[in-house]
Amino acid sequence: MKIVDARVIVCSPDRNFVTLKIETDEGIYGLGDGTLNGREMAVASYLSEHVIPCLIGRDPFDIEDIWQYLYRGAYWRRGPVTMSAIAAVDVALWDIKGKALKTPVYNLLGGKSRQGVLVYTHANGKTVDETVASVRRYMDAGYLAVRAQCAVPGVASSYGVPKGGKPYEPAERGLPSEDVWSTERYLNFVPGLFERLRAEVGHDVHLLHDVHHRLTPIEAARLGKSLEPYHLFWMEDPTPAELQEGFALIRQHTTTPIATGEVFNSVWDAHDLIRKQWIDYIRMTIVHGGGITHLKKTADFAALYQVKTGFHGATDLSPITMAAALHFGLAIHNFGIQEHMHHSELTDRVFPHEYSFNAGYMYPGDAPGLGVEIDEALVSQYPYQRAYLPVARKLDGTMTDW
Ligand code: EZ4
Ligand code: CO
Repeated sequence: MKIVDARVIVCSPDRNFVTLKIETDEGIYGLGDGTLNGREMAVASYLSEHVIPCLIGRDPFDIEDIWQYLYRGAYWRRGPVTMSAIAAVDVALWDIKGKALKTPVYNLLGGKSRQGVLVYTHANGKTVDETVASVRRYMDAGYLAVRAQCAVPGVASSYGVPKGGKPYEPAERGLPSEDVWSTERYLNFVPGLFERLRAEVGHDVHLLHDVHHRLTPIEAARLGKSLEPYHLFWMEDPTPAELQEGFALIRQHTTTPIATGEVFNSVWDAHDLIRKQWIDYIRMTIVHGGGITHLKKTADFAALYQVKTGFHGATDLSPITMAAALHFGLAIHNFGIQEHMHHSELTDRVFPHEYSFNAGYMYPGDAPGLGVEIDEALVSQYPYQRAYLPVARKLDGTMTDW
């Protein structure tokens, strides 16, 4: 089999997605996601200008060799743009191989290790009451694990809370909006939120919380310690992870489990975090971490240190990445949990898919390959629109981490 054509499709069915379609001389094609929220066109042009010309004529079954060619062959290594572009190619090739061998991708990764993939979703509210009600709604819908975020009193727009009653979507058309941040108000507020949640919803449901890189290590240590009575499934991104040894300080003070890595793009970003057992869950995801090929190696490395996966799965990751993550999560042994934020009805129509949710678990389906399509006629009605993530400033105007 030979690759005869490849094309980048950038579309915006409620939000932007970068999709790579690779076609072969046998009529089989594969789909890969290269979406990098707020920097979509950088990946699109990296693919069309620099990657696609090198793919034509290659055997799509040579996934490892093509991965190494794109990674080592570029000379310039790593980075979110490069690794998302490599991921788009890699995932499309796994899709092609599954279709050619007439088997779902999870069978190419070792077969089923479990019956379903445990997922968590996002609850939020402008008040504690609203957040409790939101967690209950998702429990009633069958979720066994729920992430809870709440507006912090005195902090105008808090992370993870929707504006104007719309579902929370981490991207906005137009230039970046500016959020406000106060570490003091946040740290004083969050333990009370989880005290109330445990009192209201009991101890069976898994509760998670995303700090979104906003604390210093010692502040994160204080938060983790104060949340111990409410036994969170995890505290996510407690501090920016460029400084990996910052997590050692958090670990000295708290037993609250830690997840990090949604902005990582290579195993090297997590090398010390994993081998020193400073984290419990690795969140680097298939689209931003070089695809299934590189995540499989990362997960196997993490398994040696009893670190599990907890991949990023917000709506800026397309249904193609969601499907890939579900095949991956069904197959590997050290799977922990998968994030699942619902795509809009329009996004789901543009990317018809086989995966489904039932009683707290998701299932990739048994279609050959990944089981995701793209409706190209529909796509043409929703062209790319420039959009950005918000930025954040402290109360005195200093730029801080969003
Ligand atoms: O801010 O996906 O855990 N989920 C998250 C997301 C991220 C967005 C960034 O594009 O932190 O909401
Ligand atoms: Co997060």
